[in-house]
Amino acid sequence: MVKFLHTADWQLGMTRSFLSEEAQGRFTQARIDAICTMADLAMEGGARFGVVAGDVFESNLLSPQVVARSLEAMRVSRLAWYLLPGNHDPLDASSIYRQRGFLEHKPENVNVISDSVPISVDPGVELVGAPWPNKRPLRDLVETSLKELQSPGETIRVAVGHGAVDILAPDKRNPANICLAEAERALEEGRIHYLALGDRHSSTIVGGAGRIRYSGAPEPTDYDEERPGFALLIDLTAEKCDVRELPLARWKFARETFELSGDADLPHLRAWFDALPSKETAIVKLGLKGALSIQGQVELTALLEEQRHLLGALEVWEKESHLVIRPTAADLDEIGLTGYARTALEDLRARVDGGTGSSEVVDALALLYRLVRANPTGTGGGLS
Ligand SMILES: [Mn+2]
Repeated sequence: MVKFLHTADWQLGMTRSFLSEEAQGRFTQARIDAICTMADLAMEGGARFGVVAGDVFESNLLSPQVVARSLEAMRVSRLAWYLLPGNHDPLDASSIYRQRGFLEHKPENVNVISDSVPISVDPGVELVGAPWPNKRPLRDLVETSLKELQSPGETIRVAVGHGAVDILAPDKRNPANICLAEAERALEEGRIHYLALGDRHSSTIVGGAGRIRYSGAPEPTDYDEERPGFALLIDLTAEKCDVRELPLARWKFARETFELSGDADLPHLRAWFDALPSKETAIVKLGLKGALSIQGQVELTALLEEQRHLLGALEVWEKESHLVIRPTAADLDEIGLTGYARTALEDLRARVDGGTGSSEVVDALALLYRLVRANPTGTGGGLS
């Protein structure tokens, strides 16, 4: 029997274009903090070691600070770590694992899986890894690492790989796809007892009666991930494989579309924002459709500005956004025009309502509205 931690895709040092400098710093730190959090939970649960199934680092070109802090977190965690080079951090000539910044800071409890020779990690337990030698391998590295192996007898053997399993791969012709049938065969023949995979950021059972899994990334990285934010505590024997998902994620991605049929719907949008927990670690992408008055648009702009200050990031979902501004009589009253100017504005508004008004007309009206609101020098705002 052995208990161990299965994690992957830390991608330490990852940057996201939509984060401000301040948010990026916290995002980076959260990924580093997850190392100690998961190690504590795993050791409380009896784990003897941790495998990181590839993409430990975002790339082979990282700031010395990210490398040093990551290794320091691993050192402080006290868990024995086995790091597998993946497609982001392959073991090529410029590999991060060969750089001085890594080698000089690497603590005793950190090990790099640099070939497929079985590694004895604990009495009666060994690892077999399939490290990426470069960014574009031309074969199934997992199959290659397992095919020469004999059954390990009484020893429990854990295989560690990275990449897309063929049945889930977007590109079926990629020669590096991991053949699931071959991995299943290795399990059935008792050559391995578990295959720890990385690359997919969602916690996913692939096959092998729960013995072939992706742990997913400890923190989410994008909107379309189904189940990110976990590491797996594996309790393994030849007869059974119990898995516990350890929840880790502090950041969250949320994507939402709102249909605003008028200004009266704005409170729904505010209520949605108000219900978001831990806004400072929420990354939101918003699609807005429908129609608002000029006043509604001003309120919306203020609401979004306020939320932008609170959130980790706020993005516009361009392809889901189509918001029309329809000036109302109340908007024109607010602008407070009289006489000839009022007649001209009424005419412009009618053209907008009739669908023949250009966006320039609406922009001009909205600008006028904001100017008057910003300089309320009495009714009419001095414009007539
Ligand atoms: Mn990957």
